[in-house]
Amino acid sequence: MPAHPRSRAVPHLWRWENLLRLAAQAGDIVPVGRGGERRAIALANPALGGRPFATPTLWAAIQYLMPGEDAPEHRHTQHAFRFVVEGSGVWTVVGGTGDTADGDAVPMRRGDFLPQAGWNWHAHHNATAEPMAWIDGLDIPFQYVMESQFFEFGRAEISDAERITPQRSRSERLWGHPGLRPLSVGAVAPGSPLLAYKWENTDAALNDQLLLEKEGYGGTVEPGHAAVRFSNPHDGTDVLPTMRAEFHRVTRGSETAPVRETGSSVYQVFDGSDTVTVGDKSWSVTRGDLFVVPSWEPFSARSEAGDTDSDSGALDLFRFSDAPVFEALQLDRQEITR
Ligand code: GTQ
Ligand code: FE2
Repeated sequence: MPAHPRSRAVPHLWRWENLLRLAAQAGDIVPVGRGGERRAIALANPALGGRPFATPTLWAAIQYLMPGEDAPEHRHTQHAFRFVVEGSGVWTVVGGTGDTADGDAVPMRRGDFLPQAGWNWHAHHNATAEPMAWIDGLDIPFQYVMESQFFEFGRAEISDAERITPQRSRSERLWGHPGLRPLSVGAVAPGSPLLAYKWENTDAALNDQLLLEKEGYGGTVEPGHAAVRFSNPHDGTDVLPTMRAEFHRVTRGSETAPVRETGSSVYQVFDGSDTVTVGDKSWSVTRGDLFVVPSWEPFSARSEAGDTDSDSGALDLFRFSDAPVFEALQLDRQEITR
């Protein structure tokens, strides 16, 4: 019995520039359609035996759709989300977990986080004249080891009514008002009923934390470090049963305390160019870059003082992890290593 977790996975960085180039190449040579459901390139942790797994529990991929393309409807027990670092288009979730899909078209724009709990029908459509890329996070490796996966094909074609770009999805109109639960809704299926967490709200929450800190009222997790967890508006729990998602903003001249935790995370740099440290690795990272933090490897981020190319003037990091699994099994532990 090891004294502490020694992950099989290793800290690793994938440059967005390379992922995007490969995805664009795939756009030219790999078709999307029934049976070849998605054009997605999975991040394979180099220490996991060639499997397309970013960590022992988490799948992370860059997905790419050409103008006018449809990724066909299907559903699976694996929980999933999308996060958009650049571009816009449409994502059609497809209503619910019933026998037939009841499509709710959800627009995707830079900074939006879009959870989609297992067994919901879903298809994607690019309604714009530009290709679009985004990242997918799923619990595919976790469900693989648990032997819990089911999958079904949906309709071969989505309807024309669903092939549109609405300003807001039905889910946002029903669930997207802070602190207000619709009385019309009874039991809620597992996972968040809110299908899009818009960037403007995330950005405002982080800015407000930093303003509160400046005024001497706290609000941040540590000096210069604002952070939020995406949560289920129905019950306040994690957005998905097996995955947690967070957003972190580290201001100029600040450094986060090195923390190690059981469970693994994947980060994507949303904005800013700065230094992150995972275990014995340190990387200078920039917009779109993705990296993994294996179980019990210390993580910290440092934002240099001075000029920045970042919109928020800070280092902005999107993070997802398998924390809900560890918490449910009471295996969660955390330690600050400084
Ligand atoms: O978009 O439905 O990266 O089913 C892997 C599996 C994306 C998706 C992935 C999927 C999807
Ligand atoms: Fe899927």
